[in-house]
Amino acid sequence: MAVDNQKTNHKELLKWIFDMAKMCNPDKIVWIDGSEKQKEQLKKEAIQTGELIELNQEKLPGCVYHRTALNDVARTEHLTFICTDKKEEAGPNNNWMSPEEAYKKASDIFKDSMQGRTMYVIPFSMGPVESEFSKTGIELTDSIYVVLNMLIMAEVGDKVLKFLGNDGRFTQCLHGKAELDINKRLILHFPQDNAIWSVGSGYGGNVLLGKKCLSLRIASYMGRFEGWFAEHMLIIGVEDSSQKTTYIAAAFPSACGKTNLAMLIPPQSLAKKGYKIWTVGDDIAWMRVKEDGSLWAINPETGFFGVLPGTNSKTNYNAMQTIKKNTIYTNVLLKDDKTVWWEDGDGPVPESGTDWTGKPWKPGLKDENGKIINGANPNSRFTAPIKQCPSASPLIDDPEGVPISAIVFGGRRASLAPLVYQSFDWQHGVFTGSIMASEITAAQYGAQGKVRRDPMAMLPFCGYNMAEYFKHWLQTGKNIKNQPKIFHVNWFRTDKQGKFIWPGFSDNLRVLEWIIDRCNEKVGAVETPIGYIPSQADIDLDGLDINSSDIDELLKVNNDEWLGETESIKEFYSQFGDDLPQELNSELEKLVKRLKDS
Ligand code: GTP
Ligand code: SPV
Ligand code: MN
Repeated sequence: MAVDNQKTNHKELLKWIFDMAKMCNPDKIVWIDGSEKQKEQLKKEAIQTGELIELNQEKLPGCVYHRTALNDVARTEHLTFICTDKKEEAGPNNNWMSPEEAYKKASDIFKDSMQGRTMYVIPFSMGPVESEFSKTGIELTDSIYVVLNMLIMAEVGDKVLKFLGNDGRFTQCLHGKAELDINKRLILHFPQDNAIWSVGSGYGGNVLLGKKCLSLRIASYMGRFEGWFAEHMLIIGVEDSSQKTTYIAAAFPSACGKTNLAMLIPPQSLAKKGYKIWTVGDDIAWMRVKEDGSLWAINPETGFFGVLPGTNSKTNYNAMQTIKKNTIYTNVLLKDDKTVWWEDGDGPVPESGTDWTGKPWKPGLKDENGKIINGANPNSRFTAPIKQCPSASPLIDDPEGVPISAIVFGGRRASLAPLVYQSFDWQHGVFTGSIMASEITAAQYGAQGKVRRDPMAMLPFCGYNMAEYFKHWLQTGKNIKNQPKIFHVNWFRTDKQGKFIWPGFSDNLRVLEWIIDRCNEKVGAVETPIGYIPSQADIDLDGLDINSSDIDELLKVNNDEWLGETESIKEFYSQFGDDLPQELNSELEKLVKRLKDS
């Protein structure tokens, strides 16, 4: 198979493409140039083959619909591996395979898997092209769906190749659908080779290799050696009435509210005070310390790959505006008029349609066990350009990024974790991030609802031993003169009936206001064994229909429950053995003492 060498003189790149094509054996190779014309052609082709369905172009201009295979609807963490020379480098937090075994196993699946198909070459940049902070990747894929998603999620095409020149560094990203068989699916990362191989899947996080694979797993590995952070964090700017914008980076596990928080609309009482929200990113933050001694962040993505169920004009108006055009809808309900719907979306429940599996659907339809059949998969998603978001920050393209004043960690916990608390200092903040826990959601394959520890929301995404990752956090903190303050939030505490106590969504700004005021030393706090919490009077509850005993409940720190938690933290820490930084053990001991003493 000849590789078109008119495109680039990058010998290493051409040789790699040649080698991969030799293995996968596609009928042809097509370079993605980033043009509208090529994008439209590919879309047409995918509509003809049925890979995509064209949606109602009057109501949803530029939008298409895609269904994945039935067993390919979320990231498969058990099939995701870090392939380093030594197992210890991957740590107890990762599945590990030796590079030799991994390349061999995947080669067997890739072999001739692109026969009768086209291999697309996608040059992409995470972060603005030519920014010192960006990383270049080349993804090879046999999926037009992947190409069209990448065109939204990253800077793609000739401009990236030009920037790469004859010898620029790039991450090798190979993706193939193969048979879309879960038993022949592998998501492999080779941080020491700067390479990713993904085979047997067609679902988002498994196949849009610039996203979780490069921008978190590979990038976290790079950041450790290069002195920066690659994090599973949204970035939001909160502008106040004096036109000062405070930037916050927040890490919540998958499907725990990043996209929603990143583009929230202030509730009336806070809008009146002059607050405005600017969205910088909803999933990934790359952060580094600059000469001014502050921590600066960019969002390396140019699009959102967001959860649809639960998204409506009330919960997330900005998202609903963003996805009106040029959007790829995956695994939602297809209505008879070729528009789309999902559970807890806008408008009345449609009387009929075709569900995400392709079967006729009606409300109330039940399966053989009497369970209601959803129209949309719980992890159905939209892919849309950030620039279409009404709250998109004017700084989304700024290669320097934005300065971060607060870091917020958070999980989905029905009990224990209060609505918000602030850590005592950076080291205690790293401890707070390291003990995060959250209920498993539909964003990953596995037991839903079970609480698991997910430090910094990075458990599935840290490309190396997490004990070393904690050290990197502790160490890098020492280089930050203007350290961001570190907080923890929980929007998901429930009452005895299992209902969320906190209204969430827009009203989360009430909590962010306290956080920002703490950063600016404008408000006090109450000291508890786990950190500082607000007094009820310091959270603006104007216009909220919630009684003060509920707020008490939300802010409660139960020492006995927390002592139980420290046992589980000890157990979690023990898997890291002597690698765990002693600072964290000492924070744990201090927490136990404070809980017993107060
Ligand atoms: P990933 O894209 O998987 O990383 O998820 P995410 O963290 O961006 O989560 P997202 O904002 O998409 O929210 C996931 C689900 O949580 C959606 O169904 C939301 O409606 C719901 N959700 C988000 N914020 C809140 C909140 O403040 N309160 C409650 N109760 N639900 C929320
Ligand atoms: C997540 O699961 O955290 C996501 C979606 O943001 S995916 O791209 O599939 O990882
Ligand atoms: Mn995510």
